[in-house]
Amino acid sequence: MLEEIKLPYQYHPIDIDKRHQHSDDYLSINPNGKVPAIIDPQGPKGKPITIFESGAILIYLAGVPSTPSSSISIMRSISCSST
Ligand SMILES: N[C@@H](CCC(=O)N[C@@H](CS)C(=O)NCC(=O)O)C(=O)O
Repeated sequence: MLEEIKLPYQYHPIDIDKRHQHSDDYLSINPNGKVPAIIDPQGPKGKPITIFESGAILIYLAGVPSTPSSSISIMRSISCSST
């Protein structure tokens, strides 16, 4: 989705076969120990925010000010992921 809406991002691979999703570092990002998760360093009021759960990530991305024209694409993905 980040590619589709052309938001720049840095990818941090999590090897679930090696259980990296249960490392202390990753659990501090997503306490559920699941991927995906994102950190927006420029979140609300310019402060970093961490978001996990695919649907929550998509809803958050739909509200990012620089991507209003892509909101319908994001909403389509949310709808698709919830069926
Ligand atoms: N409800 C979560 C599910 C995420 C999920 O199940 N991710 C899998 C990979 S597709 C995972 O992290 N599995 C590793 C584990 O359960 O330890 C979401 O929508 O983000």
